[in-house]
Amino acid sequence: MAYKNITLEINESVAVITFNRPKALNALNGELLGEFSQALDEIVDGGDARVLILTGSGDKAFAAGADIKELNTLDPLGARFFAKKGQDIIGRLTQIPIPAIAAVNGFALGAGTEMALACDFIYASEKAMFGLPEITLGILPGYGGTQRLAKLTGINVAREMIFTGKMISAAEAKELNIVNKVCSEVSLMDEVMKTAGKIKKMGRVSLREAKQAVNRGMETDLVTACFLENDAFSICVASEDFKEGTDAFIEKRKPAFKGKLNSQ
Ligand code: CO8
Repeated sequence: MAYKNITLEINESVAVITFNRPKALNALNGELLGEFSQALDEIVDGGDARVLILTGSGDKAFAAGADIKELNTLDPLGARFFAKKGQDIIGRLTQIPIPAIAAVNGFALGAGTEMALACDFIYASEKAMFGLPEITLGILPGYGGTQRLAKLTGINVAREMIFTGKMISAAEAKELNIVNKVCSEVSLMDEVMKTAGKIKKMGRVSLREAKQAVNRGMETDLVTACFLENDAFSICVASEDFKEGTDAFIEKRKPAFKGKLNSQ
């Protein structure tokens, strides 16, 4: 499918979605989010991709937030609808059956940070900047940022970032557990691809179930989360890849996972 505000490439089981409005620092307007949701459908329905990577076009931004010109025209009820729709679309990253990695190549502000936070983890270039500056516009983070940031940084750090709207560097974001790895600008995509390359070789069922166990488990209490983990474990054992993984260990060879979703 042809997109106007994003690009989607799928090569050797790795899907890359690039936010592509460089003149507006890849600000996430409604049309872009609609295309992003369609691209997620294309990836999930196509079934070829084992890992998804998100990044931004140009050399300046991952995404500098929701489109402020579009926000400026909202009325309160429209805002409620618009925010919920964006929350749902961005929240899909936590539900798709493959890991999502944010490759943050520049400014990730407001909705840009929120998009990255909804990924399974974040790699950033040295020049990336993170922040939730919505408070400076008289609003608050509306795409899950009030919740997802605190889960990574602890609640007081999140309060300070949300109440001041301050920007932090990639190095600070790493210290605060927002970012897993800081890379040079030129090596960012190579590093992300290296990690994606390792992940894509794993069993497809176990990846899907591990992602769901972590993500759904984080949303509930420990006892319920452990029940979810328990179900996920038994689903993995029903997969061909479980037999292959354990046979390979016993036979002292590398597993050749087929990645069939035979437990669905
Ligand atoms: N929306 C629209 N356009 C933008 C945005 C944005 N978020 N950010 C940058 N642009 C545009 C600028 O208007 C400018 O366009 P033009 O050349 O036509 O004037 C172009 O991108 C380049 O930007 P700058 O000239 O400002 O570039 P600088 O290098 O001087 O500054 C900054 C870079 C610091 C990133 C600066 O652009 C900035 O502060 N941008 C806004 C950051 C921000 O406040 N983001 C939060 C937005 S609100 C949000 O994300 C809410 C999420 C929840 C929504 C809930 C839905 C209802």
